[in-house]
Amino acid sequence: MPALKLPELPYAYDALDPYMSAETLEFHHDKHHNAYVTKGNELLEGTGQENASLEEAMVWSFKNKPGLFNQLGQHYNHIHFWNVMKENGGGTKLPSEVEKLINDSFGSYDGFKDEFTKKGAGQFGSGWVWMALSNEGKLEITGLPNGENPLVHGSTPLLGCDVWEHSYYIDYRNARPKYLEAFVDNLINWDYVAELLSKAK
Ligand code: MN3
Repeated sequence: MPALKLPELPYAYDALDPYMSAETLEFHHDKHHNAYVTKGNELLEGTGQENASLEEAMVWSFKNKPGLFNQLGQHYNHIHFWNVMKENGGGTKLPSEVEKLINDSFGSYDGFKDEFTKKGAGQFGSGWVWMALSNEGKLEITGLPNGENPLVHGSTPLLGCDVWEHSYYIDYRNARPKYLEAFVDNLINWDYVAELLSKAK
């Protein structure tokens, strides 16, 4: 695989304000994500993963090289995270195919929101909360530690929220539930979720 590269944010640093400030995005993207890229490139050397895709190398490293997985997993997760947010995002008007699957899987939008925010708030320590498409075609919400994501557990990630403190501490201090509520209500790019869902089918 070509060297890992830090992607540009798909919006201005202040685009998500006040729900996620420019200061948070500057630290989170320019410092934290960049560090995963730098360290990941160091650790990739000599692993024989030169021709693998990011996804393939990540899944390989999960089983074989945990130190490398931490970096590749976080690189993959953060690329997802930047894209799954947008200005004036969130809310209850979902693309119809996503809405239907959410209703089938959680009973209602409120059922989705309740489970997603509770599992995100309840994830002990650093990690992510994910909504993923299982092999049975159902949506599942899981809290996962550190850099883990549904792909390494065999399902397709559709919506992930970073619950490491660096993602919310500047804007929300220790109030992780408030951050998760703002993420769901104001930041989710549901069109991107719909795009991932259509690719998965
Ligand atoms: Mn992060």
